[in-house]
Amino acid sequence: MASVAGAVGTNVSLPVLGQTAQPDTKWVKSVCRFCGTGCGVLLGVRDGRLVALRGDPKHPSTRGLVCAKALFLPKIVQAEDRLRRPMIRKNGRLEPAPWDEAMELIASKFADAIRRHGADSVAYYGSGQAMTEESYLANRLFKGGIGTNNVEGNPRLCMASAVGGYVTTFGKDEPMGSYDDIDHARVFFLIGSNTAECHPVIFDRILASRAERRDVRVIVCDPRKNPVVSMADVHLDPIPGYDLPVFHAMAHVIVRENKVDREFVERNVQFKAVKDGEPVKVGFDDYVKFLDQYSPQRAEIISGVPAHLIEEAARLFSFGPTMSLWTMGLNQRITGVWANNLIHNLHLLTGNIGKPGATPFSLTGQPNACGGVRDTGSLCHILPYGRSVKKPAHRAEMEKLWGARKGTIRPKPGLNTVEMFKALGRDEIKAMLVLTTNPGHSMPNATPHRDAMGKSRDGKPFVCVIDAYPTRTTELADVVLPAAMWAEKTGVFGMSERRYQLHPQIIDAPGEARSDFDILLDFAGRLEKKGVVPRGYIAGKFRTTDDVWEELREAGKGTAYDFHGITRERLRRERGIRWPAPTTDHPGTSRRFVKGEDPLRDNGPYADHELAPGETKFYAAPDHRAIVWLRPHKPPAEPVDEQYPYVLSTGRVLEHWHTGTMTMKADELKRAYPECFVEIHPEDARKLGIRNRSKVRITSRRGEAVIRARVVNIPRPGMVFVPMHWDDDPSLINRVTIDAYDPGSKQPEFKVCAVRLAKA
Ligand SMILES: Nc1nc2c(c(=O)[nH]1)N[C@H]1C(S)=C(S)[C@@H](COP(=O)(O)OP(=O)(O)OC[C@H]3O[C@@H](n4cnc5c(=O)[nH]c(N)nc54)[C@H](O)[C@@H]3O)O[C@H]1N2
Ligand SMILES: Nc1nc2c(c(=O)[nH]1)N[C@H]1C(S)=C(S)[C@@H](COP(=O)(O)OP(=O)(O)OC[C@H]3O[C@@H](n4cnc5c(=O)[nH]c(N)nc54)[C@H](O)[C@@H]3O)O[C@H]1N2
Ligand code: SF4
Ligand SMILES: [Mo]
Repeated sequence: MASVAGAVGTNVSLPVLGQTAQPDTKWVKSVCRFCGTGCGVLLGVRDGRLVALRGDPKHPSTRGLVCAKALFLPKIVQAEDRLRRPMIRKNGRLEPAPWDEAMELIASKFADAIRRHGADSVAYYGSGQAMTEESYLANRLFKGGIGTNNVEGNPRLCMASAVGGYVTTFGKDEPMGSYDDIDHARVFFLIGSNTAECHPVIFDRILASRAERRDVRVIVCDPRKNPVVSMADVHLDPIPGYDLPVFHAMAHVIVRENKVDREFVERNVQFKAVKDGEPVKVGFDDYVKFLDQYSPQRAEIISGVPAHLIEEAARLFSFGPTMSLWTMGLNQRITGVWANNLIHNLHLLTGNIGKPGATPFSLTGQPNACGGVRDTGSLCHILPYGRSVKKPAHRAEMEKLWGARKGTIRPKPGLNTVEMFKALGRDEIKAMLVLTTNPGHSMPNATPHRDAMGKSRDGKPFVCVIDAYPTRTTELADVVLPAAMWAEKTGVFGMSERRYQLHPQIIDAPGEARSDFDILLDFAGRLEKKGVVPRGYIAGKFRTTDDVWEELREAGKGTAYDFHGITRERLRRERGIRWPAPTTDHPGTSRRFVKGEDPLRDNGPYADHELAPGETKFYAAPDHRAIVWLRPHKPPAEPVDEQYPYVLSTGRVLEHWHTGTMTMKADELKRAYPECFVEIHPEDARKLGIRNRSKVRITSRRGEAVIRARVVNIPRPGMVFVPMHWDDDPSLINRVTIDAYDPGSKQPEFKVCAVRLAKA
């Protein structure tokens, strides 16, 4: 087994694909469809087929780099087993059917449910991999047309805690910094992020930045020695789920050693705690007293991280400029939002924010979780561009823009992802549309949620799945629709650094596959005809995704996301633009909240000319002050005990993408890891009599998996790690994981549950 960590340069792509660019190969610019790094790519097209891919050296932030997954995209997209025809389940089996029959069936099932059981009996489950226009259209249809807030998607499993962190600390979602900061940071703090394998091109930029300047230091906080640890100056390895005290202890040291940026704190920060369920203002002194509980020594007892390493990390952190980068190791926890708050706390205390290289930067998992789902408000509690379903003014604004009947948007949030699948299991959701995601594989505690979808076989709840390949979800569906993907359709992706980029249609979809956008338009039209959505609410308003983009620009206008200046024409011409960009002549924003950089800061509704250029004001936060939260340590939902003495953590490897439906199509990627594996520390393996490559039974309170051992000194003792990519039943690790979720963000705790291990 081998892993190729890191990125490969522009020129490597063609030899890897074994292709030479023929003189008649046309190169078209696009964007990689995998991770949230958002790499700019050039696609080689010949005779209507994709023949090669390479990094675009002209891309301003990814600079010609791409990683292994991207290189195989042409092969993946043009794989033999693409879905080509709609299928309807008849007598228990999926059988090909004409589009009209399939669409009519879906529309009548939805219309029926809405009429008989009300709007909240239907649901949409979407994705951070759908195009912005697609997520927006689905959101518009369900919330403003049908009148239900049951709109969710896989970003709930992924980014919800990061959203919660940004919103509670700064008042609005999305990072304020950008990849530009990588070139200026002197300290990198990587927390629960396997950047080398999951955001390889960002990792490569960090390596390049470090190579250029000798004084760069790296702190890693991760219970595994994943590949990023190889460049760490300090490695903090907490017991999974127990790192909050480590962040507090870092703050403790920062206060104790007078490393607080007093002036910054006095001007820009307030302190809050939660008492009796309500947030209350407290003073700096209260915060200092709170931190007394979290001395490095006490943190060592709780987290297992040596106190002297915490002290060293705190000193490095305050040295700055510091850029923190984190992903699922923080977010996928029942304390995900709090953990995010605590990283922000460290930046606020030391004034490591708003200056070049100083920023708390949440890395986004999927290519369009930011632009497509977070920004367009396509989750059950929010509305486009920072609006909330709970606020009457926000509902009214969206109803007006959408041309919806007054009062259609419900004031109560819909069901969050886990609750939505539970409601499906109880037959409370009668019809569900699943698009660009594979929940039959990716949901935590998958067995009951799979059963809920599979019950559709008895004709109970009705489930329609739109995908490009057969999956562990399509096998459960009543109707499967074949989707056009990526280079087969046009749309916008918005990646980690607020950059909106267009990817154009370049080739035709196989067989009868249609774009999700086209399918959604068709679906909406049929619901209108059946009288459960007002006539003309969507039908006739949009022909192409370009048309939807015009409405999106209006929806963002005047908000803290203002991208009115990002026209379709600019997107075609430029290599993506970072919002805010309120006017067509605005070049886009590298650092938000900073005077002289953020246009909303200078001229918009948030203008405030008291500040000197370069100064920060958190205009979206209450009283324009970011909040340092006093968040106590809380153990994971399922701590280990005598019966289940090991911690199971799950995640990813470089070569594969989530449920493997795409990356498993390339033999070259498959060969890197021919089968699933469970990492076990040598000490634990010895105790259990488990040898390298022997099969291990992993059992939790919910289910079991049988997976081959990889005995390596990578996870902490007491912890095992399984990647999520394999879909065969003995390896499907989500039968073992837990669906407990963060009470704030509703994001499940994929990263921690208790298991028993035995030789199989
Ligand atoms: N190759 C590849 N790249 C991808 C993806 C993919 O499927 N494959 N998916 C994309 C998506 S959607 C996402 S969300 C990202 C995920 O990107 P990452 O979050 O970087 O990847 P993971 O492997 O899920 O988890 C990262 C790390 O969290 C650590 N961790 C576990 N528990 C804890 C804890 O309690 N505290 C701390 N501090 N760390 C902990 C794990 O040890 C692991 O090394 O990757 C994106 N990029
Ligand atoms: N155990 C464990 N489970 C996890 C995680 C973990 O760390 N551990 N991480 C969670 C996270 S962060 C995430 S983001 C989720 C991801 O979970 P999923 O979203 O379920 O996983 P993907 O494999 O990305 O699913 C995308 C699906 O869309 C299909 N597809 C691709 N392009 C198109 C298109 O254009 N249109 C349509 N209709 N379909 C298309 C693909 O074939 C694939 O089936 O997994 C979550 N589950
Ligand atoms: S780093 Fe992410 S966006 Fe870039 S090429 Fe790799 S998978 Fe694609
Ligand atoms: Mo994700």
